[in-house]
Amino acid sequence: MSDIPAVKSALKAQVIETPSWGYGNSGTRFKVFAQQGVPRDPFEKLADAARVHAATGVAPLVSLHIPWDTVPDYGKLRAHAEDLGVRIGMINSNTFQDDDYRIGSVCHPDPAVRRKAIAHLLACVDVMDATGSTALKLWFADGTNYPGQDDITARQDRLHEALQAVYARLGPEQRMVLEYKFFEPAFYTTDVPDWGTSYAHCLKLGPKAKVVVDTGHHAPGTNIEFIVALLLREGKLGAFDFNSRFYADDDLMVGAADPFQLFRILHEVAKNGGLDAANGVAFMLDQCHNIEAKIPAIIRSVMNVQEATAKALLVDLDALRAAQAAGDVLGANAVLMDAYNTDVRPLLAEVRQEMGLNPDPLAAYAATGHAEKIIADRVGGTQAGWGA
Ligand SMILES: [Mn+2]
Repeated sequence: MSDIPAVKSALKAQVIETPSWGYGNSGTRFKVFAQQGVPRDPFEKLADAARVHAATGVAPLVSLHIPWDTVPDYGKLRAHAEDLGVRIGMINSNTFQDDDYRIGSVCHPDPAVRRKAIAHLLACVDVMDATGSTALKLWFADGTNYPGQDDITARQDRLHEALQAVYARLGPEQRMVLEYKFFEPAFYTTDVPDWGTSYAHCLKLGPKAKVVVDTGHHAPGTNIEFIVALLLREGKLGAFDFNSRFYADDDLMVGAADPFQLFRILHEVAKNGGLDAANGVAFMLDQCHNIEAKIPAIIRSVMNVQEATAKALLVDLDALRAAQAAGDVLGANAVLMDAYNTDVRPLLAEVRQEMGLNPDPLAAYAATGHAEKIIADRVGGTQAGWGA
């Protein structure tokens, strides 16, 4: 039997970080559809993120992306966040939107381009200093499109050199997390294509470097929960970028495409101590809401993570271990499926009521009138989006 009060306190303590870019306009390479009321600057993105936190009670951190969220005074941005009841989370670097990076950034064959990319990464650590952020998130679009285009191992050497320079710059309370993605925008080789490559680099760097698992960055059929279990065992799981994929890197709402996979991932997280704050695993959303309303979509995503977490916490571990030890294949599987098939919505409604929240976060948000207010207020100016 599960200890319901313990399950409830774990759910109340969970922190889900939302991405500033999730509030801005986004789309595909075919079309970015603008939506009315979308934030025009990082201050307005934080205002929207604060609404997600107000409705759910578990989303106090907002991840920034530099340069999309560049402001002249980061102290002011930090104060604005704190006034709204949220804090600045991870800082995401961007070495993929400059013409100089056509054939790479930190892995580029030209040392001048590599220096430029490293300078940007170091500037991101300055932003961390100014905002109180404790983690730098690195994803590199680096790779090659054609066999023979560049030397695979030389590019790994260049990558290591860059990562080392950034690692050396981190303060005692700061850390860096390295994200992998198996392809795109490069189509032949990618310099950090998988968890093993990220893990190997992080291991060399030291304890302040850990791996980011973006759930959309795997080939179809990859067993992501195995990767999660292994990284937790090695103390190298730094963060999640949660989203859903049907085909490639779709960036759809987490838990939408495959809620069972999300449950299996969170079962490994819960079972292996990943929910303990001391472990420092960041639970971030990395999504784009191209056709749906953004703030409700992010609230829904937070709820999806909570539901999968609740089910994972309901797994009867004693019964599971007994069945596993007895070699009871069907019994062990049944324990897991019992938890997955539990309707946890009433439990989460209770959790929210105990936190002083409306049991229905989407209804709570709708009742604030924020959606109508931003459409009326945010007129003129340039809407935030990719590259803005
Ligand atoms: Mn990501």
